[in-house]
Amino acid sequence: MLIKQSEDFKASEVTPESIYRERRRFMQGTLGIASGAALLGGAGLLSPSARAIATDPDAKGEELRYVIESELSTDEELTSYDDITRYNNFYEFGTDKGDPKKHSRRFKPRPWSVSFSGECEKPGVLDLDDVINPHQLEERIYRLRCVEAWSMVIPWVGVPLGPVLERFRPTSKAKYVAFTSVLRPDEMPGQKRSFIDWPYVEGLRIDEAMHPLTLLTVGLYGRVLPNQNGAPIRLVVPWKYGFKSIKSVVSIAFTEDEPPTTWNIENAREYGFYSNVNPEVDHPRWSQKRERRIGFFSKRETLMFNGYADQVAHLYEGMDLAKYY
Ligand SMILES: Nc1nc2c(c(=O)[nH]1)N[C@H]1C(S)=C(S)[C@@H](COP(=O)(O)O)O[C@H]1N2
Ligand SMILES: [Mo]
Repeated sequence: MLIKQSEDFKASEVTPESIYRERRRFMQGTLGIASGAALLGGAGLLSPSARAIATDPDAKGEELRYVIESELSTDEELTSYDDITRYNNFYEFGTDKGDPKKHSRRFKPRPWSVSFSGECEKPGVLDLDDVINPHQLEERIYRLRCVEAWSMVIPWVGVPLGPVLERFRPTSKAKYVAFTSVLRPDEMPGQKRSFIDWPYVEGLRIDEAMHPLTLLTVGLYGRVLPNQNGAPIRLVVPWKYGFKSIKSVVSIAFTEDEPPTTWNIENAREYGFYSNVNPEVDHPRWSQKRERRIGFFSKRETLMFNGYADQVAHLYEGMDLAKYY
C-alpha cells in the first residue's frame, strides 16, 4: 500500500458510536455537504488535520472535509488557484485555454452520478455524494499535490479509483477501463461544433486504473472542482500527459479490448493509448525533454513518468515505450 493515512486522521476516527451516527445523519440529511460539514467542524468533532487543507485564499466552491495529505505529494511550489482555473483544456467549452472559464457558467454539475458497466459482476451507479462523503463508504479522500505534465503543480482532492472499481467486482475479462465524459450540448457550447467526435472518451489498462496514484478527483485546493477543471468528477493520472485525465465523467466500463481514446481517434500518429510522460520519446512535432512551469521563466528537465518512476515503472516492464507511446 503506497498511500497511508496520517496518524491524526486515525485519531479523529475513533469517535463514539453516537457521534458517528449523528454525523451520518447530518451527511445523509437535506443539509448540503458544506453546511453539514461546517456544523460538524464548528462542534469540534474533527481534528484540525482532518479538515480540508485549503491553501489559496482565492479558492472558491464548497469546501471538502476529512481530506488527508497523500504521502506521494510533491513538495514543489503550488500553482495559484487563479492560474489553475483560467488556463484550461476542455474542448466542450471551446478550444482556447481561456474558453473553459468563460463559457462554462451554465454547466450544472449537480446532481451527478457515474454508471459502472461492462465486464463486472455488479454493474451499478455511484452517486457523487457517495464519493465526497467519506463516511458513506470505506474510501479515504486524499489531497495529492502533483505536477500536471508541462505546466502546473496542482493540489487535487479525490479518492483512489482502484477501491471504487473493486466494488463493482470486475471479472477476469476486465483488461481495460473505458471512461466517457458527459454529452450536454445545451450546457457545453463547444459540443455544438465538431472539434472532436463527442463525447470525449479515454481509457486505461486495468492495472493502471487500479494503481493508488490514479485518482477519481472531486476537488482542488480543498474545494469542489470548478466547472472548467472537470466538475464534478474527473480522472487524474499523474504519470501521464494531461489528456488522459478525462473531465466530467458519467460512465466507466470494464472492457476486454483496448478502448478508443479521443486524441488517438483524432490523431493516432501523435497520440497513443499509453501517453506516459516520457522525455525519451519525442512528440512528432516537438521534443518532450523539457518543460516550463507557469510562473517560472526557466525550463526544467521533464522526468520519466512525471517523477513517479519508482511507483509506476514496473507496470511497463518489458514494453517498448517508443512503440507503446
Ligand atoms: N472531457 C474532456 N476531458 C479533458 C479534456 C477535454 O477537452 N475534454 N482535455 C484534456 C487535456 S488535453 C488536458 S491537458 C487536461 C487539462 O486539465 P485542466 O484544465 O484541469 O488543467 O484535461 C483533459 N481532459
Ligand atoms: Mo493537454
